[in-house]
Amino acid sequence: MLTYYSDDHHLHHGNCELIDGRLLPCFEKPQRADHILQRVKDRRLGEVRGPTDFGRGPIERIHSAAYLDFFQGAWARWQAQNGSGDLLPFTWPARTLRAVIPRDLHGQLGYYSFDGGAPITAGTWQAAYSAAQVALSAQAAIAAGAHSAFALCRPPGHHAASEVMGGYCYLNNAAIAAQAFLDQGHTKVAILDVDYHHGNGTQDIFYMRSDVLFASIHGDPAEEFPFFLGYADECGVGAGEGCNHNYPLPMGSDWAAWSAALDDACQRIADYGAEVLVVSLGVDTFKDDPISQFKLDSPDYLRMGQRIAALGLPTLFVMEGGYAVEAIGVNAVNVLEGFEANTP
Ligand code: SP5
Ligand code: ZN
Repeated sequence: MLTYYSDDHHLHHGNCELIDGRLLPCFEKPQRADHILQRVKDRRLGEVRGPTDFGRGPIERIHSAAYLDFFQGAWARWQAQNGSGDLLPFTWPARTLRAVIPRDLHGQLGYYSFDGGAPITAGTWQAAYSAAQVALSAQAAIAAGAHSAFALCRPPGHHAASEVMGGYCYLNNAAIAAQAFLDQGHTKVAILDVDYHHGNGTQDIFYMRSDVLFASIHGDPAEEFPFFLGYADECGVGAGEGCNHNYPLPMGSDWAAWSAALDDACQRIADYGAEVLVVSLGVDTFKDDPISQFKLDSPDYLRMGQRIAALGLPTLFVMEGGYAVEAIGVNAVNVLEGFEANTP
């Protein structure tokens, strides 16, 4: 399997995040992608290629120009104010407030975010931009005939909506790639989100549309981040009704419970008649993940890849979460190796 990767992810290294009342070093850190790349090489998964630059055009198919302009220019504005430290939001237009766009940098940052988990640093725009190009490059490889490809994206993307960053995410790499398939002539794309957290950004982007089926298996938002989306009764609206499937699972879920949800999600994807599959590949479902509560073990990721391969679809894997850094390479690449083992 081809892997696409850019060193630019190193340009994004947030300082800290608020967890359980403490400011802790960011869990979403550069060593994550470094470990995955090392495992790709150790296992000789296949060639590793740098991205092609497709420009801002395909990103603007998902994110508004206003949001991208804000994100691209935010760090320079912060520097012009002599800001020190990461740029972090602290006020959001929650219920009772108005969703106006203030003039102030932090006011705008609150408008364009939903939590304090997406710090903007000097290199965040470039890292996120390159991650989107990595996803687009892997998408292009599949469009050119490859059966599968791995986009080793960092920072991740599935919590980012059209005009909202959060949950370590800025640009929705999986959504950008899915839209590229549609823009190149496909009519039905499925996105399977196996990250431990609900892919609220991806769901929101495609919620009213029938050309993308979204299925997500995740910690029950009644008790887990992102809390405010990802419930089982969210099925899509309008043309998108029936094209959104959430599988919220209780804390402590193991492979038996998780794989039952995967079987159902795969059946939905087959019934939908998807022509191509995008997998939002988070491995924070791992038993030793420091911020998550599922119980998958490393061999389970081989099974996950095998089950996904049984769909027989051209498949683009887009890296999302996973914070047990020592195991992240084994777990992520196990999915890819399981997929290849079950591909004729
Ligand atoms: C891409 C991705 O996986 N983003 C995840 C963002 C999660 N941010 C909130 C983390 C809250 C962790 N709470 C852990 C409690 C441990 N005692
Ligand atoms: Zn996650």
